[in-house]
Amino acid sequence: MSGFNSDANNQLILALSKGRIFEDTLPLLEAAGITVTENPDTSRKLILATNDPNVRVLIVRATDVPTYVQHGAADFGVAGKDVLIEHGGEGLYQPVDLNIAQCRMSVAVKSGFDYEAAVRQGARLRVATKFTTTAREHFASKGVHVDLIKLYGSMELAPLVGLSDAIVDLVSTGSTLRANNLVEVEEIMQISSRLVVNQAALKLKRARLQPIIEAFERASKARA
Ligand code: PRT
Ligand code: MG
Repeated sequence: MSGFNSDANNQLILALSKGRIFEDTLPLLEAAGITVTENPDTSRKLILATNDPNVRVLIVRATDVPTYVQHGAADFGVAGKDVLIEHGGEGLYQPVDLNIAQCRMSVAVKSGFDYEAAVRQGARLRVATKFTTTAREHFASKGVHVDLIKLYGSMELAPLVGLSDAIVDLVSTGSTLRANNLVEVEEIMQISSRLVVNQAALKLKRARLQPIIEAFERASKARA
């Protein structure tokens, strides 16, 4: 499949989400000689220009980045490991861990809930999360039975109103958990964002993509 206007193999389309991933990717793009010349926070445009007329940036939801790249609507993109696990990674080549947008995936409960005791006693736990694949694998590997409740946001609310016993969510500073009287009881994994490349584009556009992949690799190693 090919992206819009991608008949010329020197056209490149990059998918990014607004916010931390966009901001942390800008210096990596600069290292590859690419400057984004429009600001997604002040512009309503979803397709941004760069200093290179052959490179454009699509602004999509963080969870949609792998989908655009998988189907070739974008040649490459940047997505969190959390998002890539839930997507499954089909059709994606993941050459570089960029060490950006770092956080951890953790289990949290309402302060006062004895998670260790519940696990020891083999209780069936109700777990609310946006990350059902990660949560299912984590609890299966511990031999803990769970009822997963899929949410799309504000997971922190679920234990407070009795929707669940625990949540699986991303934690960075921990201040969101603290503000909601929740405690982190288990770290599942460290999370960072990866460069993802459409597998067909990598073959057809290797001459354009390879130098960018290498520049991203050098710049992210320098950061790590
Ligand atoms: O926000 P939106 O619903 O549009 O989508 P999104 O949350 O998927 O996107 P975005 O841009 O917020 O996150 C993009 C990626 O950044 C995620 O996929 C992660 O890989 C990464 N990342 C790094 C984070 C965080 N740190 C993070 N702290 N993503 C989310 N958070 C949230 C977390 O879910 C919780 O609500 O921030 C809150 C916790 O932060 P602390 O600092 O209070 O602990
Ligand atoms: Mg968010």
